[in-house]
Amino acid sequence: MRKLTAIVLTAAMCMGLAGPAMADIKVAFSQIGQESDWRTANTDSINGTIEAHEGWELVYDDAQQKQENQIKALRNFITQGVDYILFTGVVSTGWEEVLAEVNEAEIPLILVDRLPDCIDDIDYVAAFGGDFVEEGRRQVAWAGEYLKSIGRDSEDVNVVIMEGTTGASAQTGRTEGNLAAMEEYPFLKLVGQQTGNFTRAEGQAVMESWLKSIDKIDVLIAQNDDMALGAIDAIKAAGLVPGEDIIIVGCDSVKAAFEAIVAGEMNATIECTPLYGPFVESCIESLEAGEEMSKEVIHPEEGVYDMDGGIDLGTVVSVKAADVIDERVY
Ligand code: GYE
Repeated sequence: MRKLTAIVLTAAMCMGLAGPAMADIKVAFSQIGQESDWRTANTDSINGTIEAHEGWELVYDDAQQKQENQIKALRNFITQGVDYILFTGVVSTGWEEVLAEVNEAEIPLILVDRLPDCIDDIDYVAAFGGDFVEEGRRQVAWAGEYLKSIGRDSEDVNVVIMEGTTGASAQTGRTEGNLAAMEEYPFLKLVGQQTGNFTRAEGQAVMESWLKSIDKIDVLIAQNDDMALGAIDAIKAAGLVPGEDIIIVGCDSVKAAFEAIVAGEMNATIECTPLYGPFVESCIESLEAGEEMSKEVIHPEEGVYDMDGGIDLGTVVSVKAADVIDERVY
């Protein structure tokens, strides 16, 4: 009898130790902030996937666009002893030290979205992100090819480039792609280049000031859709017709941009997917199963959407936004 009690007690203790608390995997996510529709969709996708996964616990931090907040959050994750860290950096520099600390703590690091410059000097288990240089190239190539298709390549076309948060890889990459593509279309003349910080409010303010200081603007390249949508408000307020007087090319392909395109107020948007939840989920599942992931950065396949479709950008042909708007969930 005494023996049986001992066995039952030992079993209960083991169950207690190996019960749900121990089985839980803590997945921590250091998010940049909430600057855009893209970011909201990204947070919802990642957090929603982790929260819905049995046995996984989400530890989330919103850094409100501040690098120092992200550094604090990462150190906090280390102290808490989380099992995985998902990281996207508000800017691309200045992460060596804290990511080395993550490595020392031997917490598997998964890079998502904006990748740090020190990527080759740190240890990470997987990396997912948009091809920002290609997205920037597509933006300008869309404008160039579209203008050619309507015979406007024989005139000087004035272009303004509204950039994202300075120093973010999404800004440096898209700017590199924007400027490289400008060389391919000599009729495009750069007349303005400024950051709108990836927000609707700053997009509106920057456009307002450009409309006052620049005589003629023919094309707006906005490095995200939120800034394009803010600029549309400024263009309307100035008595001009967005999408006609000024051709507008955004980036991200959020639903609000599709709606603006269908309404004729915006011309095109280059896709950059925020839906990383499923990528992260299958990555962690594979790692838990003992598999190794490739170090190669995985770029999801992305499209280009516009008013009529059929603009050939070499690597992709645009699709008419009206045909796919109903499928867009964010
Ligand atoms: O394009 C923009 C967001 O890093 C790809 O950040 C992301 C960018 C996205 O604020 O809307």
